[in-house]
Amino acid sequence: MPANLPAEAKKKWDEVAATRDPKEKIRLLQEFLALVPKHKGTEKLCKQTKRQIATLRREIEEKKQRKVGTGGPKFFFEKEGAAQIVILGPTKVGRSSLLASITNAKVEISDYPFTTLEPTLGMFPFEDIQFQIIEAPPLLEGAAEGEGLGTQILGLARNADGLILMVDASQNPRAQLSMLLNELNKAKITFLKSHARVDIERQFQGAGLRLILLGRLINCNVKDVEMLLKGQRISDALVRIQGDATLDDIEDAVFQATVYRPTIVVLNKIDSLVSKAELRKLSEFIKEQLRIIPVSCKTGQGLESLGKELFEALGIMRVYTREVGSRKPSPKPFILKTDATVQDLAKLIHSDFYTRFSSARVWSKRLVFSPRKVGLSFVLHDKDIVEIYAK
Ligand SMILES: Nc1nc2c(ncn2[C@@H]2O[C@H](COP(=O)(O)OP(=O)(O)O)[C@@H](O)[C@H]2O)c(=O)[nH]1
Ligand SMILES: [Mg+2]
Repeated sequence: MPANLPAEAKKKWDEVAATRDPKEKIRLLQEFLALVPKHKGTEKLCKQTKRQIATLRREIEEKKQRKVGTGGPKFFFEKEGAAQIVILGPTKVGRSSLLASITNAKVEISDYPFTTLEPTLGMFPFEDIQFQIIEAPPLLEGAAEGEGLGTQILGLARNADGLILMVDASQNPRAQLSMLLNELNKAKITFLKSHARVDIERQFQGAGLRLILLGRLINCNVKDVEMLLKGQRISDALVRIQGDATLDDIEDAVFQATVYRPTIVVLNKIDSLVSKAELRKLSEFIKEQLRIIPVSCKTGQGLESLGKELFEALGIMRVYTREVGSRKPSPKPFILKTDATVQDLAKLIHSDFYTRFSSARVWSKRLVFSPRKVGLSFVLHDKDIVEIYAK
């Protein structure tokens, strides 16, 4: 450790050394990191500290997995297909019925609550791709505090690419959805794409806090932000804020905690007696922030739109590649985020394609001239066909 650290950092280090509990150690290490002045001489120390934090985090995670692994059901699944989607819902809303309706999975459907105590998997075909669907055990109130299999279920959701929140139209769907969203919120899983980008660049001691506001602060002002940062002992940093940032966004940037998971709501059992007032309450509650897809797993009504809804919510697209000299594009598309470029595709295919890239040709109906010769920064669209030339 460099000898010229400020006294409070040294003191914090002693606290770190005296602590055995990994979670507490992470917290103290983060505080220590905030106290270390940032310059060339401390670069190595900061890196080491960050690595130590990452290792501790991994250990905690592995321990959790092991605990789940001994005897209990399996809660981690290798991803398959275009995206991994987890169905979350209270008991008896029809999660198993949905899985049985849209996938090949063998499932148990019953009138008894809590039939499904371990996740069940199936593949859901949509056009020329497939989604991997996982039915989670029922999510209960208090899941975020570990109620039921809450920790494991929310871990499953955190790991997924997207979520289906399922509620029963005949059983106060607003209350059900509100419970689900509340638990997800407590578990720091959000369905709202952040409208903000917050970058915090730590600086040498004495530099002070500098806020560069390229966007807007929502429901807070510069003073609030400074208070929050100082409360986390970040007093020397350059903070760049883009887009519309709330205090929560800034906190997330400090802790790197909340994850965004694209989410849709499936409102099941619309074949049964459903109160119009209840449905109105539900849509008022959602306020267009979430897509509701009304379905009946019993009659099949509404299920046909589910694939497209998922595809759109996930914000993904399909891109087909064509080998140079070949006439036909690959039958299996690459799955990319909707704003992806030729560069993203090249990297996804093989790092060689990116480093040896010379140019590409894109076939698409949307282009006036197709194929068109393009470079790495060209933004791709769903169903584009791409041929990449390497040097
Ligand atoms: N009326 C009606 N009942 C349904 C529908 N979907 C499922 N159910 C019934 O709801 C009960 C619970 O279904 P299940 O799929 O096991 O729910 P899970 O506990 O969420 O997996 C069963 O009795 C199903 O027959 C539907 O669309 N309409
Ligand atoms: Mg079930």
